[in-house]
Amino acid sequence: MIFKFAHFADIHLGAFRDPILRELNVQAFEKAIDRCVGCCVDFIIIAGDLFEIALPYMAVVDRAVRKMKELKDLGIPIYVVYGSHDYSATEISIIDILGSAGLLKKVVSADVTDTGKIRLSFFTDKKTGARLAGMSARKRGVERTYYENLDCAHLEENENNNFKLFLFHSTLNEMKPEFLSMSDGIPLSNFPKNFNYYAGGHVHKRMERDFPEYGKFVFPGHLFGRDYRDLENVSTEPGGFYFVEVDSSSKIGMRFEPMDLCSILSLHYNAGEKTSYVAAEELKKMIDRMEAFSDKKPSIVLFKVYGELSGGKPSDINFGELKNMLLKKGASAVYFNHNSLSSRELEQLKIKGADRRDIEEKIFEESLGLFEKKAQLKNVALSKSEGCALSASLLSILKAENTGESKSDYEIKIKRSAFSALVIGESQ
Ligand SMILES: [Mn+2]
Repeated sequence: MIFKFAHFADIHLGAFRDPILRELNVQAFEKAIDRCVGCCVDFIIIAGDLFEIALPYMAVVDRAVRKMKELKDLGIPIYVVYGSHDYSATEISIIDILGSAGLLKKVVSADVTDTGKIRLSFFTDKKTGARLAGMSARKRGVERTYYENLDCAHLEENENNNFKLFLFHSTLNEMKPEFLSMSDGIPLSNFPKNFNYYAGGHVHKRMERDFPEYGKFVFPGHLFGRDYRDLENVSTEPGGFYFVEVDSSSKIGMRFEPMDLCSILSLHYNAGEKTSYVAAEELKKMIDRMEAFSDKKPSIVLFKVYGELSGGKPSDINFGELKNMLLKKGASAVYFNHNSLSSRELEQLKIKGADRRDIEEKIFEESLGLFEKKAQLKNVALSKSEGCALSASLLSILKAENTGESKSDYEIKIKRSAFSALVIGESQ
């Protein structure tokens, strides 16, 4: 072996509303970096989506920065490209700030040639002589046009026979998993040939494949996961990253390093053709019968409740209570998914009014009656007119259209405005 590197992608620091899941995600990153240090890697590649959003929670950034500083002090560089999540068209991304601070190096440097082609430059890793070039992602695969106009000839030459790495964050059409079959990726023919290693990201599934004339394409998948679907996959196939060893003839040896920080239990319950009362009782019994969780590793419970209730509404089922029952049994985090739980009963408020505002006000007045009891319990004194005014201002905030921001940044902006209208702090 002449050198060794680690290949990460799709870490999504800051993902998850649940504080325990968010913490586990950050811990996965910290522990993975510790393992890289323990294995004496020469450099680390992060092929996009290091962060969940372009401007993540500062507490999460702080943790990541501390870890990256350790690497910097040890002289282990991190090379990155933007992912679809940590890129922002309107704001400076945290990746740019960390780049300015010298904690990581973005290996994308593009010029436009006289003929309108995109010419990428190589970066050379000082210690190993490995040459790196990369292409960042944009939202919704907009980078496709960049690939179509890529000056490949310039990237394909390799006079000095150095080890060459291409970093990218896109779906490769030739390696598209089933769950992405509807989305457009980049065809192999748009990639430059003659690289030793194509370090991919974006696809949250571990895959590796050799292509003649090109080289080895590798997607490590997500490290810990960023949502329910990822965690559900982790229950059968753990997330992680790759250690890659390169010998003097540029031959590659690879080892996948799984991150087994927690155990994941995936449960399903079909509430179809049952009343909400029966479903709630059966769910309670189901949880009652379960054995307590061991405290060796954090246990995450993923609970999918689905089907069409024959009577009652999904909101009749007290998921908060069910979650508490599981937490009492020692579960560390509980994630209920009831997106596909529906009810045959439809509740409608019948309102007639002169115009939109009139109708809105009447709906608010009527709906406020439903919340009065809750408001009394929580000691919130709000008169009917105050309640209507607050509802109207919330509605106007929630109606604000996205003016070109990313979905996540837009959500944050809306949430902040909504919380300030409600005069409460954001809890997570
Ligand atoms: Mn991702």
